[in-house]
Amino acid sequence: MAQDISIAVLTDVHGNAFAAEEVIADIRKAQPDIIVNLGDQVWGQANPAAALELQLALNAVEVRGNNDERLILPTHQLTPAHIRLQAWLAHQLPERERERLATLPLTALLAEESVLAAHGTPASPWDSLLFTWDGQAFRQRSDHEVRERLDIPSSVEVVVVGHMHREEVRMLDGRLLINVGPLSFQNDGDPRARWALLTRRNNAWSVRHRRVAFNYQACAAWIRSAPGIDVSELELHLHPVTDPLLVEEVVTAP
Ligand SMILES: [Mn+2]
Repeated sequence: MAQDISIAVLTDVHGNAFAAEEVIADIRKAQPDIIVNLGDQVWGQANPAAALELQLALNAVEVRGNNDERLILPTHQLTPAHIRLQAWLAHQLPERERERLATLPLTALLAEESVLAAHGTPASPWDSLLFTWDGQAFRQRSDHEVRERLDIPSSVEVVVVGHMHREEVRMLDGRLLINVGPLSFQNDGDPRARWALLTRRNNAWSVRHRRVAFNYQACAAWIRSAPGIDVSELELHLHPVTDPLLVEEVVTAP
């Protein structure tokens, strides 16, 4: 019998210190055995230096996000808006930390290699496992598309990913596949920050998706007061778009 274990998973903090503070307090209360950070730690504007400090203090197992790579990508691979954010972040964060984040490992194996953590897919933080975005809406990937992306050790019972900014759970070929919701930039109309608690009890895995409110006013005030910021990010924090695919899941009775 494998030992009971609890693993807190956070992802896509995107530099939001205000969400990180509340999520980390909630994680601490759960007293997990391990904390895993699935990446995109600082690519955002709600006090990324403080968000980085909070994440460093977690001593989490870390994997690399696509937006961690963006911190040091050559500008010819970036859009004009990304070039501006990259330059702004270079003023906010030490170079060695930006280099470290951009070169983190792509995957981590935990709990006797029964849990695999990655940002997008095990092979790439830019790809996605359970959903894809077709330019207009999210679409669930077919089982075939998911299997193509899971060239992983047979010991793995659970795969946790982030990147798509939405919560999802799928069982496939006896494996539990989990998309953990982000701390920042929700797309179901609910601005609360997300994380997940993964637990193995009596050899059975389960997951709880958590949603945590944070100080939206303080977050907005910080973004408005910092020089050189693209304030359009404010809207993403406070008024997240509603993804049509998710509407039926958030509809409530009149
Ligand atoms: Mn990402």
